[in-house]
Order: sequence, then C-alpha cells, then structure tokens
Amino acid sequence: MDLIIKNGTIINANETIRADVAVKDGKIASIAENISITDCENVIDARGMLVLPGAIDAHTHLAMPFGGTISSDDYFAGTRAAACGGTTTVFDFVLQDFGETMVDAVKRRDALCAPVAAVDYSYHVAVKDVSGELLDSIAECVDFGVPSFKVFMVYDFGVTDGVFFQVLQKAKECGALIEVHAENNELVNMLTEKYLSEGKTSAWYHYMSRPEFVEGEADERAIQWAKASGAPLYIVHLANKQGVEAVTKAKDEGYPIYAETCPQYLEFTSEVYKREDGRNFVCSPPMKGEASRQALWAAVKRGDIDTIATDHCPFQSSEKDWGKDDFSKIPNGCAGIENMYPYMLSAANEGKISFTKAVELCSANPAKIFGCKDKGSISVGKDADIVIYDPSVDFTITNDKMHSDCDHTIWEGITVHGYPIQTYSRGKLVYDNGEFVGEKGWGKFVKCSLK
Ligand code: DUC
Ligand code: ZN
Ligand code: ZN
Repeated sequence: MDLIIKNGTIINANETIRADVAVKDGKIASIAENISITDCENVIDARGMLVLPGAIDAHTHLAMPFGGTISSDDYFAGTRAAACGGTTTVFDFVLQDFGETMVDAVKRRDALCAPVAAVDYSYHVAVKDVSGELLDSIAECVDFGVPSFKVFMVYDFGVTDGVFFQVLQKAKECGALIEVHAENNELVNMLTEKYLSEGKTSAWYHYMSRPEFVEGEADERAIQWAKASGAPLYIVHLANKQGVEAVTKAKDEGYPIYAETCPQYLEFTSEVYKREDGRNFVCSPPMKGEASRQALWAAVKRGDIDTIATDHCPFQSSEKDWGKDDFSKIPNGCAGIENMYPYMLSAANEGKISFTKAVELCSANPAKIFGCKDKGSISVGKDADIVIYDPSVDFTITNDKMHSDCDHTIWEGITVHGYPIQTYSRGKLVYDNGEFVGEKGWGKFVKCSLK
C-alpha cells in the first residue's frame, strides 16, 4: 500500500464508519478495521479526525475575461487554493466564442489549464452561439466528456429565451445537462441606468438593481422552459426566496430541477453592500435580504438545494475600486474556493446540518449530477481524493492564510469551527497543515458522463 489512514472516522453522504483506509496507485484499495501497516511507509494516525471525500467545486471562473479584466486566480492559483480548502476537483466555466464549437472551446481553455492545474478538473461550456451547426456540437462535446452546458440570462453574452429553449431541447435529445444563471436582463439594465442617472452610484445600488424579484422571476421562467422542454435543469448560485419556492414546487411536481447555492448566500445578506468595502462583495446575483438567506438554509436542510459551489471569480482590490463612484464598473465576483468545504463543515460542526449532509452537498451530489464516476465518496475503487479534517480547531480566515492570488477575501475575520489539516489528490499529499505541498500540473482532466 502507498498510504494507510488509521483510526479516523470516515464520513460519506450516507454513512459514518470507524475504519482505516488504504490507498494504492491513487485509488482507495480497501476500507476495513485494523488494516495491517506492514510494508507501508506512509501511515497517518487520524485518531480524533474525520476522513472525508475531497470536495467538488462545480462552479468556478478561473482566469476569466470579465468586467474589463481577467479574474485574478489562474488555473494554478485557483486549484492551489482549492487543494488548501479540501477541494480536489474543480469545474471551470469555458465561455464559448462566437463561431466556435463546444469542443474547440474546451480545448482552447484546456491548453491553459492542463499544464498547471494542481487538482483534478473538468469543465462546463457557457453557450453563446448556436447558429448553424454549433447547436449540434453540443452532442460532440457530451461524447468528449463535457456533458454540462450553461446559459446566462444576463450580461452581453447572455442568450435569448429562444436560444435557451433550443439548448434545452438539444440537451434532452443528447443527454446533456443545462445550467442557468437566472436574472432578468432587461430589468437589470433598466434599474442600473435609472440609479446611475439619479446619482445613486454606491455598491448598495448593485443590489438595488438586481433585487429579489429580478432573480426570482428568471428562476421561474427558466423552470418553465425546462418543464416545457422535458430536459433537466440545474440552477446555479440560487440566492433568493422566490427562486427557492419555485425549485421546491418543481421538485414536488417531479421535475428534474437541481439547485446550487454558494456559501456567500448562506452567510451574508445585502447589508454588506452598505459597508465601506461593499464593492468587494459585488457579485451577481448579489446577496439578498435575510428572508432569502433563511429560505436558502431551510432548503439546504430540506434537501431542495442539491449542491454547494463557490462561483469563485476574484478580482484584485484595485479592480474593485474602478467602481468606487459607479457600481456598474465593479468587476462582478468574489473569492471562495478555499472556503467552501471549511464553511459547510463548520456548519455541521455547529450542528446546523450533519457532516453527512455537508459531504453530500459538497462532494457526493456534484459527482452524481455531473457524472464524475471516480469521485464523491470514500469507497473502494474511487480516486483517493481524501481530506483529513480536525473538528476540534478553530480557524479565523484572513487573506494572508489563503492560497489564492487575490489580495483580499470577503471571508476576512470569519471564524470556522474545525479545519482541514491534510488534502490528498489521488493519493498524493497536496495540502499539509496550512501549506500547499502539491505540484503544478498534477491535476488531470476528469471525463464526465451522464449515461
Ligand atoms: N457572476 C459573478 O459574480 N462573477 C462571474 C460570473 C457571474 O455570473
Ligand atoms: Zn453566474
Ligand atoms: Zn458563475
């Protein structure tokens, strides 16, 4: 054996077991009580620790050209930070260029990612252009191992309802999964212009131009198109109560509607936009009011939120400052890739949810929904993506302890209870007690299949 983890408590989405774990050739080779350590030079005593499957962050924007700049974590920095927060697989969004096939878009980005990724990775393609044969290139991309596609209902690269519906129909035909960023574009544009013309330029008006109903209406509309097309739909970064209610209703009716939320929507409310550093919290959709935050937590507990992901898309303070006097000039996005698993596990440690639930949301469900067959649990035959977690330590987040390239974090000063002490990626130690110890280029492309 290459590695034996002894005396820990294994947590999967559906079980908690006291057992040892043995790793061979990057895979989990056995799980049993008292595995013999003869002939293994790498034995870890995990007494008092939890042994967890690595998290899967199904929503990142690394090195993303956006808002007049490029998000500040490239594929190395982002995956390095992921490793240090117990995340061992990252799904990044590839933005299709006009005229480009889906597979060509993936290959273009993979040329940047493959040489530097520190943990395993896959992609979703954000669809912009379905003209001519490009709609059919969705099926080719499914066969290539990237079966998930996103449409944006906002931004200059957002799609019309007609294109959204066409993409859903194609997904239904070829077994793809469509994701949606749901906000009402016309309302965002109208409200933004209105507030700016009235001289209302602070970060608070970022929230005011994208309030609850702007997202809620779009969630309802997106669900409507999914129902009509018969295709499943995954709503990314759900952040409002009206949308939660729409998801619950659709699930109750038996439709395959999945919902993701992010730690920032569970922790913060729109009040952050009144802070002096409010622009650092500008992301879309914005954090909403307390009623939405509570509705999201209730949905997490009920099982109507399927996954937690980060929407990691950091920008440096100097770039956030472009919007000091005009909220519309603030590049949208925040850092979070290193904070997701610790935050959700801390919620478990505090008794808000169970540890099994945290693992389900952050690892098992994203593996299942996006078709990564070798990930998502500590089970024999799966990749040895393992986090050793100490539930007894407190950790106060400060940017100097983070491993991203961004110069600030919205999580500054927040204390989580319990923290990862080691992360293994396919059996290789990549994070050890506060330090990144992995390797540039270690991460491999994860071929996904929904069949
Ligand atoms: N929202 C953000 O805040 N950043 C990246 C893209 C997005 O939809
Ligand atoms: Zn989005
Ligand atoms: Zn996003």
